[in-house]
Amino acid sequence: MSSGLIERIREAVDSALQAFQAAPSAGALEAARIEFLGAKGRLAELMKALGALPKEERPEAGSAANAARQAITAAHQAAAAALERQAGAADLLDVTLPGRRQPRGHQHVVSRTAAEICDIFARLGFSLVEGPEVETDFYNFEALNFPPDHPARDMQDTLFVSRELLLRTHTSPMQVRTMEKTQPPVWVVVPGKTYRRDSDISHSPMFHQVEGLVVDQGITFADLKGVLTAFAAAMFSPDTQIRLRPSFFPFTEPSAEVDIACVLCHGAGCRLCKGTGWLEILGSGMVDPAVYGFVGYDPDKVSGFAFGMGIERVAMLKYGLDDIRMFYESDLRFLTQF
Ligand code: 2U9
Repeated sequence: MSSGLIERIREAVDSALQAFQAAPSAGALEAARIEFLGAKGRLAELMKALGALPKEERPEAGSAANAARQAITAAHQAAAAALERQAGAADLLDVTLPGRRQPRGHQHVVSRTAAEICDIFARLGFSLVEGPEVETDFYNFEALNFPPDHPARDMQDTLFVSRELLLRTHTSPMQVRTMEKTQPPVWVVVPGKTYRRDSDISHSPMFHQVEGLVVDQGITFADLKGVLTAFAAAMFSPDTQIRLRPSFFPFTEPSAEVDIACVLCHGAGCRLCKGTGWLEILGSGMVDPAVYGFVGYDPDKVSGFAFGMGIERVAMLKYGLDDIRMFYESDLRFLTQF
């Protein structure tokens, strides 16, 4: 009777050792541990059978069962340690693996459009200047001939940093700074971020402008028209028509809004141009002589023209987009199209 039980104990030890060694994972090893060492496992069953043996047979079978528990427990520990070592090795870097390809980024469509615009003016002889986004009332408003009670000077329209400082509402302060430092001839374009308290489908509180300024002896409205016609042809298509409509800005007199023939219907009238055949792309004008007074230029000796455009607006017209907010939502499905 006891020899039969001892034989079963030996078989249990053999099966447990095999099962532990073959366990491919921590989960499988745990299942094997429960099968052999668990409260209702094979070893527990054998211990119960031990109790049914005649008294004189128990010591031999008992010590066989104890030795079996020790052997099975040790085998389980060895198998668990081996699995852990394997998992550690898998964490090590395999230097023979090929590298993972990182997705490559590219220039943002607004930066690209700004670069295209500035390139065109560079080819026409303009230099590029850049300057601070935090400005004073003098450079942003006063020197540009804004009257003291102009609505743009209000907190409703302009983002103030402090009582004295504000976020520039256009890049024009930099043209003032340029004129303060240099004598005519001045041919500059100024790209950069600008800020206004405005937000909807066509306005963003932060947007980008490129502005231009030419001051020299004998500059006329014909020069303005020639430069902007050349710009429209280079930016859109070589035969792009432009038209000028009278407008008003504190810093230019006379002033004109510039339209291009609709990029979709070429003047016939469509949904994009709201049936007019024209799309507004920029503002312009002859520099108001009052501005020269702030920078020490003599308005009897020099004259000039200036223009300004929103880069997002130009990009929206060029690529047929209808919501300015798409530029700033960081949605790669949108951004990777350009
Ligand atoms: C100086 C003198 C004159 C810059 C100009 C405009 C007309 C203009 C708008 C276009 C769309 C701003 O982004 S927008 O909202 N700009 O219409 N800007 S003339 O005139 C200057 C600048 C500096 C010293």
